[in-house]
Amino acid sequence: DDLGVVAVGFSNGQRKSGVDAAPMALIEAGLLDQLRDELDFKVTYDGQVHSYTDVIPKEDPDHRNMKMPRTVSAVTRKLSEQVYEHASKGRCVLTLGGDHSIAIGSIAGVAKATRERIGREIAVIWVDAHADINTPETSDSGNIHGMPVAFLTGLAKGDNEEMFGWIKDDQKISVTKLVYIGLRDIDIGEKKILRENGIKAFSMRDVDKYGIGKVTDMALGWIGSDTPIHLSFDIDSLDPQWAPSTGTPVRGGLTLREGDYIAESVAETGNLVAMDLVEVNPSLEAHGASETVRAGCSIVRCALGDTLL
Ligand code: DIR
Ligand code: MN
Ligand code: MN
Ligand code: MN
Repeated sequence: DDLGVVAVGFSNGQRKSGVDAAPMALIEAGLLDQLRDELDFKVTYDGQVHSYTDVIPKEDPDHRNMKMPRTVSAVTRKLSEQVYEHASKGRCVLTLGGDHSIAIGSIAGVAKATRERIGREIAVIWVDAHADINTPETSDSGNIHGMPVAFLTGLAKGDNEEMFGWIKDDQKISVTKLVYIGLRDIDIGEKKILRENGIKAFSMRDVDKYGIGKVTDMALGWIGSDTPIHLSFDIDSLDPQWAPSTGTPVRGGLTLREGDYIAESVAETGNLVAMDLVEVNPSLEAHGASETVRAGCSIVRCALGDTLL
């Protein structure tokens, strides 16, 4: 199987430095070697951690309450082109972040390539403690890593080419093909957006009530078999016990085994077309960094078909 890998050292979708070092940490932990040697992938990787400094503007004042809007827009636009290149050649695409704003680029690229290649809309499984569906207007923080789903679904509109207006309809996803797992820290404005748009979401309460097996079945059932899947995995979906080194940890999360289970189940469908692994920040909770990196590697291996037996 062919796998395209894009490493994105980007942290300006939020305000803590260090998340840009995650791709190198994951790769140094042996992730790509494992995918090649143990899972037999033909890996296409340019050997670089991209920070796309060439497209980053010198000045980037706040706009509509967004922090670094031109920077995030330009970087995700570049990333979308790179991911599109891989996906349009039929490769499964692994994007290593970086903060979760980078999913604007990875999903835009995969959505467009999948429409062109097989005439299908992708489904997105968003595994996260947070819904990341704030619009600039509902966001308290102004951090764009809390907004990617709003821009990708068209619930938030770009202003112009320089501020997310580059995202065209063929790069967007449908709210009906979006499903969340792991939610437990949702802003008030986000709850309203989820409710008003009938967006399918499984919170930690659902995991408590039904167990991870049933929740994963229901999530996959919602998007339907035979639908291409983009898995966007925020490491903060895991409990801080398993993944302490992340910018916005929230207690009461998934165990590592539950995270792996979701990833294994997506792999089992045979429909995975792309995945993101984001928000690993090795500089936070330094003693837990290697654990967090190992958890990230495990999730990726599981999603790409590693099995226990
Ligand atoms: C919060 C936190 N909802 C925000 N979001 C985070 O800033 O919009 N996403 N941490 O991962
Ligand atoms: Mn997130
Ligand atoms: Mn999160
Ligand atoms: Mn919050």
